[in-house]
Amino acid sequence: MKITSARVIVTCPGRNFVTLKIGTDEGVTGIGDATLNGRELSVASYLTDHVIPCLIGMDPQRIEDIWQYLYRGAYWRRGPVTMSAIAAVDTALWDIKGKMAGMPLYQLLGGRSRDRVLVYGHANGRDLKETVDAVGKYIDMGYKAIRAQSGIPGIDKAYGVGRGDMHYEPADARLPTNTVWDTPKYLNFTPRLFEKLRDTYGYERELLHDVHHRLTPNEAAQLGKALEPFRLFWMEDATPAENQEAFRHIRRHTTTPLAVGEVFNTIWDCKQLIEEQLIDYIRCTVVHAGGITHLRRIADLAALYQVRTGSHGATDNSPVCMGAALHFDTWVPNFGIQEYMRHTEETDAVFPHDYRFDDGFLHCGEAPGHGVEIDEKLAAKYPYDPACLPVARLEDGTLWNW
Ligand code: EZ4
Ligand code: CO
Repeated sequence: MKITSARVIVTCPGRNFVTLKIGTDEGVTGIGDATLNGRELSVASYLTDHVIPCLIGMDPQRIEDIWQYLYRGAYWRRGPVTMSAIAAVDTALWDIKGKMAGMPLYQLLGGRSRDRVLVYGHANGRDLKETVDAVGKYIDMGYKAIRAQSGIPGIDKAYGVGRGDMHYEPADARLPTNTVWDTPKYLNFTPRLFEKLRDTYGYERELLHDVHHRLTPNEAAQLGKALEPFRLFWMEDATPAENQEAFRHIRRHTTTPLAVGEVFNTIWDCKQLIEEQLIDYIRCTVVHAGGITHLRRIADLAALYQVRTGSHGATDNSPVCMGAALHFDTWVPNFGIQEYMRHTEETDAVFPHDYRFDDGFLHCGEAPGHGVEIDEKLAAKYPYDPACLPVARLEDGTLWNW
């Protein structure tokens, strides 16, 4: 069997997505997500200019060997661009293998470990009251786990606050939008938000919160301690994790569960965090962490230390990534939770899929492969529209972590 074609499709049905489509001499095709928010065309070029010429003529059944070829063979290892490109190839090849076998992807991985996949949705508002109301709406929709983010008094454009009824979408302008960050205001406000949420809705649902890399290790320890009475499912990205050791300090001072990893792209980014049991949930997902083949290695390492998965599932991960991730979640023994931000109707129409939401859980489908297709005619109607993620600065102008 041979790969006879591979093409990159860039489309913007409400937001930008990059998809790799691989064709074979047996007529079976597969697709993989290659979207890197705000840096889309770099992955498109990496694939078109550097990867696709190597793929033509290769045997698509040799998923592991092709992964190793693209990882070791580039000489330049790791990084979000490289690993998203490898992920796209890997996802498309698993899709092809599933279709050849006539089996859904979770069967190829080892079969079901669970009946359905617990997801968390995103509730946000411009202030405390709006956020409390938004959490109520998610409870009404059936969600068992809800991430709460709120505008903060005195902070202009806080992370996680949507505009109107739109789905939260941070990549909002051709050049990065400026936002302001103020740690004391955030630390004063956030425990009050969760106190109010627990007073209003009780302790039955899981609540989550994303700090989005804004705190120092000691500030993160303080916040984790202050949030303990409100029993969060997790506190996410409390401090930037390039320095994995930084989590020792946070861990020593709080029992609030910690989640990290949406910006990681290989097992090396999380090795120490996992081996020293500094986190509870690892957030890598298919598209940014080298595909199913590599994500499985990360999850297996994590399982040794009782670290569970909590894959990134923002809207910038396309339905192709979500479909593949749901098969992964259905199989992976040390599953924790899956993030789920609904895509717009336009996006769902471009990427027909058989996963579905029901009563707070997602179900992957039974179609062979990962169960997601791309409607190329429809995709062609939505040309690429460059959009960047914002930057954050302190009130004195210092550049901070967005
Ligand atoms: O900011 O996916 O947990 N979710 C997040 C996301 C990220 C975006 C960046 O592209 O932190 O909202
Ligand atoms: Co996050």
